[in-house]
Amino acid sequence: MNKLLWLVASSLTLAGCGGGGGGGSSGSNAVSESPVISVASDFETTEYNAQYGLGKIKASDIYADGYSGSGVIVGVIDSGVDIDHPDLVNNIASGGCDYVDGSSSCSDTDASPSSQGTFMSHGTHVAGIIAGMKNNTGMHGVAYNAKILPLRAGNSAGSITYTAVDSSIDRAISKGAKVINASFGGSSIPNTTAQKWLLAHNNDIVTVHAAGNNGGSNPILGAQLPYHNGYTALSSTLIAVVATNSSNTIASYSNRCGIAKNWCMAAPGDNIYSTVAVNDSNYSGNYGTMSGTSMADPHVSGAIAVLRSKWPSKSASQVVSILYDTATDIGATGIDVIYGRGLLNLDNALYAQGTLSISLASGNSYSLDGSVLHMASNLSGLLNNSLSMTIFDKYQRDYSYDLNQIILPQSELTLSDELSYKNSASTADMNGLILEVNAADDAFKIQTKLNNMNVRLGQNTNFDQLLSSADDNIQGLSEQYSLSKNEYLSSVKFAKSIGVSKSGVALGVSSGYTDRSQEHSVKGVNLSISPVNHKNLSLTMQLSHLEEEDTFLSNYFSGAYKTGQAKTNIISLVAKSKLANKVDFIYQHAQGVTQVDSVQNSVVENISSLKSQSYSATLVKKDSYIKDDMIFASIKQPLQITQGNMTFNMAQGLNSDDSVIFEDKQVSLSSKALKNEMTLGYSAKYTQNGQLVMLVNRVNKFDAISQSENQFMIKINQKF
Ligand SMILES: [Ca+2]
Ligand SMILES: [Ca+2]
Ligand SMILES: [Ca+2]
Repeated sequence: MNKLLWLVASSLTLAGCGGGGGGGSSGSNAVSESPVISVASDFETTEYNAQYGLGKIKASDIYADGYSGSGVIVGVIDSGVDIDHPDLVNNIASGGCDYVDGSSSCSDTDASPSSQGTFMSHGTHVAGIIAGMKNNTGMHGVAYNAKILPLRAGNSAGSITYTAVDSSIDRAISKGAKVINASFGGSSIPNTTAQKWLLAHNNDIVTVHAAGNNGGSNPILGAQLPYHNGYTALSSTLIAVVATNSSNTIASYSNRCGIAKNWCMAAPGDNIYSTVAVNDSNYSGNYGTMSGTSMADPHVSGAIAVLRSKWPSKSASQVVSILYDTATDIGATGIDVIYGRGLLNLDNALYAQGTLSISLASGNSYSLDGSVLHMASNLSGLLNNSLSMTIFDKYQRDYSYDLNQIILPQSELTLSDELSYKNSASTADMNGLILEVNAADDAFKIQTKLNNMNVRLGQNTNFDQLLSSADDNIQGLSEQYSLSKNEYLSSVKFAKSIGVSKSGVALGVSSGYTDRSQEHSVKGVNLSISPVNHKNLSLTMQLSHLEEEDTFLSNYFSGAYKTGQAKTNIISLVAKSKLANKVDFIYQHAQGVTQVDSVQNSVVENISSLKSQSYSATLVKKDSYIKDDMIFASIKQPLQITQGNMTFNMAQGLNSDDSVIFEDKQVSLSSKALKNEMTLGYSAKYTQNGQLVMLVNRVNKFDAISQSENQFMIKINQKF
């Protein structure tokens, strides 16, 4: 028989040692758990606050998430547990055993402490810290819905028998315990017992060992076992626990983590209030206060029970890693020889750790960070869908994520952006060769006549601008004020283009990019025919074809959402009619059909044929006050997808065997009439080189949040 002390501090010592403090919770990713019905403060009851350790390890958050150890059995190898204690009675598992009063084959199944002694209540106190009932009485345990398997291996005088410990470990394995609490130890361990701890490890059990109360720089042997040859495997499932006080500082009597720092952590152990044996004459009432690493240890055991109830498919070593990863770093920065991994933090353990990933049915995965829906304004219909998917952290724990969180609206050119661009260009006419240069953007346009055919070349221009002619009022308005431009063609930006026109027929080809950073290429071809070109009515029809490399209608989906080539056929009509002297009405309508290829290894399984359109109506009055001035009013519907949907094949939770559930989810991309824009303006050339522009612009949005934006602008352009 080995004579060992239970690891309860003999006297209450308020730690006076310095250091500690600092730290703060580690920067976990801000992905929250699935929506919770209750909030943490609901669980911070009088009963919760009666045991200050619960607050120190931030237990209330995981309770609010719905987990408190249900279904998990915790083996408590100790001096017995008062199994009839009113605050424990409902949380005692069947199958406990008394190896002190009974035989190794468990002839005595009542593991209650049988006689008075200094350590009569030790095991009952430990059991209360783990799984004291939540019943508005006294206090409650960290895992108040877990079950205690009481395994009595020591007596009330403080003697423990290692053969009883061995039988207890065997029994904990056979009864399905997921964690074993070992608030005992000494300077030697029989080889048979050390082998039993390995057996527990091989049976996917977390074993939690008190560091000891010698105030030393290393834990006692049981807690430092992984340090020794033949037992290194234990470092992934064996946790050594040092005791902190109510100031989160190491208790003076607590051994430090020392050589065990990599599998060691801190938990409150000083002055802990918990259940005591009802018949223990050392205490009046059913509760009492004890200090020691024996009391710190069950905080960690309870925490393991809660995590294993939340993620039952995770292995012992995974759950231990989660606790290590999410502990609050106290003391010296990082893993240190006093606090090891840091202070137990159950709240933090809830949060996703490491790189978050999106799983694909193909088995591939992408990082969440690299997977974004860069959305052009024409896709605003996507915002009307609410869709959540399951993403995974480094432990393959599942978290719910809303699709709207990965939609990133692309920055759009504002009206004032466009005006400032247009107005910084300078034009020169050299014997019929017209050169327009915008030095700021390294852009130029050349226009000339060859054999009665207009020829235009452009670099870094928008396709629609190349196709326009300077003497055309319609296109002039388009260029100057974006009022009736073809929005499909203007998506070809920073383009190299060539266009020829003769007798009302124009043909242009262009190669450019859909984005400002010139990463996503697009090619376009356009045929314009003007069958009617009278003084009072002109009609122009355009047939265009666009091919985008990895975007569709300028929408770029990256990473897990990537899409393939998109081909769009567009038909547009521009009608200009003279309503009265110097008053013109211009109507523009463009309609497109887009086919988007899907690619392998993408969450986007399919995109249906997409219909889109834009239109505008503009009224222009010229020469109202001075020659060549213009008053204009316009209403337009910017390019919008009006019909179509997208099918995502996305993760929707886990099966009980940890395999990912995939489901097809279809979302509508239609955003018909979600936005319109009204513009009222006046422009006048007050000198040959000077121009005044006044604009009032109003954008109405009718999506999830109805809102309007107003813009008022006065601009004076003076060329020298
Ligand atoms: Ca008994
Ligand atoms: Ca209680
Ligand atoms: Ca530290």
